[in-house]
Amino acid sequence: MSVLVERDNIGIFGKMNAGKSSVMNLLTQQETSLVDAAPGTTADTRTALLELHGLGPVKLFDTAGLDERGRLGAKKRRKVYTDLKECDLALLVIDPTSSNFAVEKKLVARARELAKQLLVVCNIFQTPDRTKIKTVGQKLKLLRFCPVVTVRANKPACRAKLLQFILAHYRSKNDKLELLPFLQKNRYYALIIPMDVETPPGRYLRPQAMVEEYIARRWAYPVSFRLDLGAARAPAGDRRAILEKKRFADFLQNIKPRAVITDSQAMDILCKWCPPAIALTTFSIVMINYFSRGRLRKFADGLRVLRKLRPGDKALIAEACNHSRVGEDIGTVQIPRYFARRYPGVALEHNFGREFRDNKQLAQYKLIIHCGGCMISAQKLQARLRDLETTGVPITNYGLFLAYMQGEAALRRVLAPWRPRIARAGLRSNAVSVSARRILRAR
Ligand SMILES: Nc1nc2c(ncn2[C@@H]2O[C@H](COP(=O)(O)OP(=O)(O)OP(=O)(O)O)[C@@H](O)[C@H]2O)c(=O)[nH]1
Ligand code: SF4
Ligand SMILES: [Mg+2]
Repeated sequence: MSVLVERDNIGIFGKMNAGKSSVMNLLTQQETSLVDAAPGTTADTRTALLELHGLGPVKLFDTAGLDERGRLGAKKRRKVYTDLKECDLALLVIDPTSSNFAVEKKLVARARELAKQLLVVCNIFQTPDRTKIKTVGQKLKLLRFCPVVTVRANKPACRAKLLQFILAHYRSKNDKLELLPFLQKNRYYALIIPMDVETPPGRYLRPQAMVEEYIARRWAYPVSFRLDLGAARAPAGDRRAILEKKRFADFLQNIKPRAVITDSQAMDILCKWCPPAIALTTFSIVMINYFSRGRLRKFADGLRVLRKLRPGDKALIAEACNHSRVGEDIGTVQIPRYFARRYPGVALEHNFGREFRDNKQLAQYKLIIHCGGCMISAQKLQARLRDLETTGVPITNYGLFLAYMQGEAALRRVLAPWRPRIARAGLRSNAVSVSARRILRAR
């Protein structure tokens, strides 16, 4: 499967036994979720990837019931509301014979706050009772302007009706975003990949695989260079460093790349070895721009906080996956080393994996330093950004931070290829003050 598939997230929400899992199975046309008369059957969110005709690739979320009581019920609810943040479309499954819609009301209000699209699925268990369906709008006023469909979730014949309803009302806002907006056909692009003890055997890391596939799909030429970082960082005059530098210079001479995209941990070398006439950026920056839907500027702005950090402040290093952390790991070794030198006394904490700190916890940090985020969906990353906006905590990114540690010129350089895009977004340039066009035209 292509690593570049973008999906719309559709969440199925409602009370216990409303028929959420039945709706899930109706859409997937198989027993994806367990269906049972026992309330609370779905405990943790169940997801399914599928292609919906007319809509394209989607990810479905079958969630737990909103009305379960007790401690477990509260835990499930927290998870449901976290899922809602990631959804592009919320399907609210309602049993129209229900007399109390208090929990649905809360979900609708939250969905509105988050600007989520909402559609109502009235699940008919018995002979349709039209009077009851009509009264739903009166009992749950927030739903007055929300499109409603009636189905029998356990009847496969209802699938077409439900699908048509979704297609008729849902407008995907997931605009296609170019991974490398500066890419040109029939040009070479150099990918700098220093393989170390953290490199998994037999495959590229996701950012490398995504960039390579993207370049090839657009009729340009990706060429990888395995940089020996140990040799490159050997003391000046050391034979190993001289040979590695020459090997790199020969490589550039041979392929004459339009741009170099490097592992961000090699920025200390690349900012010196890569001639200024060649555009330079990092995988981490490519990823964060893509998964944040083009909000690179926000991450560049976050760097301004670094100057204001004081001993006793806290910063959070966030990685969206749980890869094995050995050797010169960026999050646990390299960034903390820079902090110890440049920002002594600032306490660093880590958030690894798909779950993120809640807003109360986030509020204690002066800055978040986030990896490229390639192992979570764009929707999940945007949910993180929304939480940070709510709490007023700035965020930057590994690639930008590691470039900045090499000086402002290195930072300007890695941002330069993105500048036209940032300018188009109507944002005033500050950190980003070198014209990418100038660099690219100079080639
Ligand atoms: N007659 C009838 N029964 C249905 C229909 N939809 C669901 N059911 C039944 O209602 C019960 C609950 O359905 P689920 O799909 O498991 O409901 P749920 O909302 O996922 O429930 P939880 O996971 O417990 O929150 C099951 O016994 C289903 O067979 C329907 O349209 N008609
Ligand atoms: S999620 Fe982050 S740390 Fe994990 S591979 Fe992607 S960019 Fe690297
Ligand atoms: Mg269920």
